Amino acid sequence: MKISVIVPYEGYYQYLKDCLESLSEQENVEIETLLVGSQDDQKFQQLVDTYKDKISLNVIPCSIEEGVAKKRNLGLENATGDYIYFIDSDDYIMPQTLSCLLQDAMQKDLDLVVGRRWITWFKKQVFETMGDEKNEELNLKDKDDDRNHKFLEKDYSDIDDSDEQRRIDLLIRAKKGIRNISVLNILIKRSLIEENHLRFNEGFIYYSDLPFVEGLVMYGHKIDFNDKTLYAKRKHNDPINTPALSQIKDETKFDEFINVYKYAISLVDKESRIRYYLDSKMIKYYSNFFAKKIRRSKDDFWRDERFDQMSILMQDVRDDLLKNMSHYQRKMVKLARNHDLQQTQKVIAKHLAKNKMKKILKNKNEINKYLYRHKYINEPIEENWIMFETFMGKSYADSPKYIYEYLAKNYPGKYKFIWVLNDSKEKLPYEGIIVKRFTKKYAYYLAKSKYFVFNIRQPLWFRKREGQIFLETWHGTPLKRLAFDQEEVTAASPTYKSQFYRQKQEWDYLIAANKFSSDIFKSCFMYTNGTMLEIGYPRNDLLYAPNKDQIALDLKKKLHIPLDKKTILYAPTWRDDEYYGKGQYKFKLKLDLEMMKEELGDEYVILLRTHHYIADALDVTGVEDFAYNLSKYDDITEIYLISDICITDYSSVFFDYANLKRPMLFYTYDIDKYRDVLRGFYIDMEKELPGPLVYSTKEVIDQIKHLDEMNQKYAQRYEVFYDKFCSIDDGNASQRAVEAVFK
Ligand code: C2G
Repeated sequence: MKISVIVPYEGYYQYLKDCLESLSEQENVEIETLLVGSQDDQKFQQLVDTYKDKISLNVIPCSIEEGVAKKRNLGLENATGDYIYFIDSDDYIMPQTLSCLLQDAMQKDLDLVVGRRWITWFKKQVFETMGDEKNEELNLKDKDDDRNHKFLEKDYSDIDDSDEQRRIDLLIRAKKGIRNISVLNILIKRSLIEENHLRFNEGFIYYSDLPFVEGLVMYGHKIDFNDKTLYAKRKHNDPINTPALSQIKDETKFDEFINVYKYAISLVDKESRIRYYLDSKMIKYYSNFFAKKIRRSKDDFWRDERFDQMSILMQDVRDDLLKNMSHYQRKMVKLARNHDLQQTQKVIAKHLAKNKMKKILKNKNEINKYLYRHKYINEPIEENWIMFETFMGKSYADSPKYIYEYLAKNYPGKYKFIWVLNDSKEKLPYEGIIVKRFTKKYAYYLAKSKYFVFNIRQPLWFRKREGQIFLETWHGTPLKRLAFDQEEVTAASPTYKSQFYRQKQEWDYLIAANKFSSDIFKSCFMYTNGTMLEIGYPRNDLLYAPNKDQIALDLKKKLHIPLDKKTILYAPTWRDDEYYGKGQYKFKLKLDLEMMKEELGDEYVILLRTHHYIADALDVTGVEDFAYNLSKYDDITEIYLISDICITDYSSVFFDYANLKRPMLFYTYDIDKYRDVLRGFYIDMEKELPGPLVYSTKEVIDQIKHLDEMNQKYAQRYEVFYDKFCSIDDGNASQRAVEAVFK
């Protein structure tokens, strides 16, 4: 038995590679692949050559600009298999997907087998290399499925015809909303399609799946599901430059959707269950989505003409399903039927206000946001207020700390300082107000301060007022690719890039520690709107302090670190694919502390320092007299001062530490994955770093035991590195920042 896999190609080469690779990994099935659409370039040709034999790939000529309906139809015309399977060229499937579907289809002689889809923005390689997180990623989607089933029970509780039920289930399972019904991850007997002359309607661009799937449901009687078969529906994570069809914002989408719906209901009786289902989904669409549009829109076309169309559609929805709808939905249908726009708008406004109120009452932060938007933002800006935030209020550190201290020392009484600190263990060294992030006070100061000095991005709901000045210090010279330079952003949703784009527009100033950074920031943040301050890092001023030895000694005493031992700092970064949840990352220590203590303990102690994203606490049981966990200590710059050697990995830590010209090692046990799968780098670590890359505890120990040799070997590279990344730093960067911004 052969499966014809139809792949319409829309021109995003990097996604296609994952897709074809996943087809080549299908186990125990015979397939032919019909790739519809081609590109006239070398990369595309290379890809075709690579997979030609592996997946018996045929390219069917068709302009890339043609719609997906036409491409799929061309695929159908050329298919010779016993079964048809559609996959989009930007998606991928798991290795057992096709064999499981086929096995079911053959064993039970089914017309259709429906697999499971989940929406993800992870590229294939990332997903595959994940550990337990893989299940979390999939489990999240399970919840959606549950909700769909509940909805199904509610709407169809009186139906016991299981065959009919299953077919409708197929449509529902296809996805939550009516607009997302899809033909993906369904194995279809080709004879079902051919005998019933099923084709995609080429007049539709966005929603041609709906009537096609409807045809499958009407004619395909033997249907089953297989939950083990996974299909990754990939969101594109740069919706600004390379949107997927579902991410395109096009006003005409709505009109097409209405036409598709009309076409779909014209294919079935009004009494049929399919019609019942389509209508109920349409009412939900009308009351939950469309309603918002007509309320907010100042555009007459949305408000009047499209309301007219909806009004006509609502006349015709089945009356018997209204009893299953909510009070609000029933009311909306009634008003639409009466063509009462004014009253409809009132009802929507009330409904939305009620929902908003519920949200506000449930979550304190929402109240604060509300106050920010509706109250505080109307009050005058205070000319001498400056707000500081580092790492989401987790620490008093980084460049904002040094800029604050410079201002407080040199301009006493001139400014009022507001620090965002969630856990204010100690008092600020100079006068200042401490507020917790996202509290009422936070919202208040966010609206009224004149200046902001932040080292990460501002909250999404912040709207810079005219007259406010935002200084973004950022938090490191970039090694890892950032934002728009990342082809795929593993650790953030597809909205990340569009949000970033909006946020960076509000940055009046951006600090770059060196020319290398300022060049990169221009591209990775698309930062061309504000002023780049290429002035060195204020946070590194301390590394040039004349009394830095005394500061180091005092700190060692304060932290109870033995004064007679030398210190090794281990400060690794976080991994995009190892997480518990948003901003909560895992970290497993890969250094054998016992071995290190054994080998180096007479001369050294080790200071451990995890990134602020890391939620796991390090365990130093048994080596307490050798390993000191400083992960909670606010300012890593102070820690640099007390460290004789630094071990790090892909963290920007090394760019700063190099200011001290002390020895560095790079413990890069997972470099291939980090560089090639997760992030990509801006520099060649092997060639440019001022110290060796090591891959095991043994190698770490060995290098430290032969420190002089290591220093000698890397001396020249260190100089070049220092010149490139540290030469602006001289202890006066805070002053330069202050003079540029606080004129
Ligand atoms: N940091 C720290 N402890 C660590 C790692 C990092 O205190 N174990 C601090 C350092 O000041 C470092 C900063 O957090 O410079 C940023 O950390 P990175 O590891 O570089 O990672 P990330 O937060 O992803 O920022 O342009 C820089 C990039 O944005 C990287």
